[in-house]
Amino acid sequence: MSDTIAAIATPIGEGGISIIRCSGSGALTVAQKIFYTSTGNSVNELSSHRVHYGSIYDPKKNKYIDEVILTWFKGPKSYTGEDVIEISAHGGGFVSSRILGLVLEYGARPAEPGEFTRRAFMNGRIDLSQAEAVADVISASSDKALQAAIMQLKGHLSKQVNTLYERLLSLLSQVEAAIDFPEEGLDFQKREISITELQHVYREINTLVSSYRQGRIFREGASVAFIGKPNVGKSSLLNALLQEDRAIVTPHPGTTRDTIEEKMRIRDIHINIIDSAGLRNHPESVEEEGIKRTLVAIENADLNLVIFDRSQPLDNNDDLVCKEVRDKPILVIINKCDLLENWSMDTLKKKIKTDSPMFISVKEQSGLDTIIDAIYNHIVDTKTSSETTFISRERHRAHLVEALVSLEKTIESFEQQLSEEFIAIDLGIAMNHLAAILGKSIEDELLDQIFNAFCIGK
Ligand SMILES: Nc1nc2c(ncn2[C@@H]2O[C@H](COP(=O)(O)OP(=O)(O)OP(=O)(O)O)[C@@H](O)[C@H]2O)c(=O)[nH]1
Ligand SMILES: [Mg+2]
Repeated sequence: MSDTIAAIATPIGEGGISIIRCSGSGALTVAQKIFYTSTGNSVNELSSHRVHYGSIYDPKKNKYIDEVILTWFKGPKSYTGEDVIEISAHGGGFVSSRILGLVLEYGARPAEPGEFTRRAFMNGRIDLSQAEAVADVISASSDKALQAAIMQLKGHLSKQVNTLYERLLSLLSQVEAAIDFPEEGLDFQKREISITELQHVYREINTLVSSYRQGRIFREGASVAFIGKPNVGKSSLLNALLQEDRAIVTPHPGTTRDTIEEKMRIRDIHINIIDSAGLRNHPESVEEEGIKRTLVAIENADLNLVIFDRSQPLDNNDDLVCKEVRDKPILVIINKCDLLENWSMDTLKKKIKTDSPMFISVKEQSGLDTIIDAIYNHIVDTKTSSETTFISRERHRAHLVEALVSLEKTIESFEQQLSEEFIAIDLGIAMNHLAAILGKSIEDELLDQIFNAFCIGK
């Protein structure tokens, strides 16, 4: 039997109401000691899964504390799977800590961050990916992030991963049977069928892995870096999009020496925009450090806006820019279109692959809306429906990738007619990775890491 935990589940500070939550075998006893209904009944006469109007009293001091609503959930049908009481009190910091103090006095101990959800997981109410989704729902700051988290909380990802696990389990049981009854073996036809099934599972896992980029962008936002040689107007564009004078702009090349990061929002997606030091050959030493950071920004960006100055000759610094962004996700932007053009698009197209460059003038504020639309279309796959399952955590991606590696080995072993023992080992490893996503057989240390990121009271 686990001990009884309690916490204030609503944010600190003053508000309309504040909720004190208590879970564990002692929850009912706590309520019996401190809660009275308006008719004087104590909690054991109250029906479960109902809200009850009454008061909190401090029995030792014989003092009335607050008028409250108490919700009583008899386990296992509760958030944690244990007996739970939730006291909705007036939302003052003092009154709620007074009530929490009483709850603690009558047998509960303060809950650790995420401990309620951890118990829900431990008691099998939700699996680990759903527990992670609880944290994601809480921290969601856009519609897309919330939608993806809710889908995961409802168990869409769990169901999919579970089905894949079951399919591998059924293959494993055939392989195990072949080990136990070698005279029957896995005949040729069965091997063929197994390979086809493994390939199907492989493809489905692969699709989930590919959904990571989009899922992560929904959850965390996307990073968009402004890249170009000095003086093309990177900082000017940053300021224009933010509609504030954030970065220093001067007519002198080499003005921005460090990367500058700012947040903006395009529709329902968070964007981290990064202005960078202009790339150029033979920089002086301070600039050199800035350029190193620019290269890191290019590497990490979900999208690079590669900017060229239409009014100045294309030179070897532009060549350097083109070289550094090769094979990276890019949008090409031609700035300073208010000035006379110095080069033709054909010249640029020989240096960089671009189907639809955008022509803008930051000075005249023209073309900026097109950039915003293009960024959005590039980072959000508008074809995905609200029913698509995304993975959005690196932990899930890493396990799925490991599962793919083991499945590849399994398929190879099948194809090379290796003995069943080899096949069973790799298949088992792949299954363990799928199981780890759901939190089956997972180590305590990892659980600490996941649940400590929660707030207290959840
Ligand atoms: N005519 C014209 N000038 C512009 C435009 N955009 C920027 N400029 C000017 O170009 C100069 C350089 O702009 P910045 O935004 O500092 O350029 P940058 O790319 O950040 O330069 P570094 O930080 O040195 O790499 C400034 O004098 C801007 O006013 C434009 O669309 N048209
Ligand atoms: Mg700049």
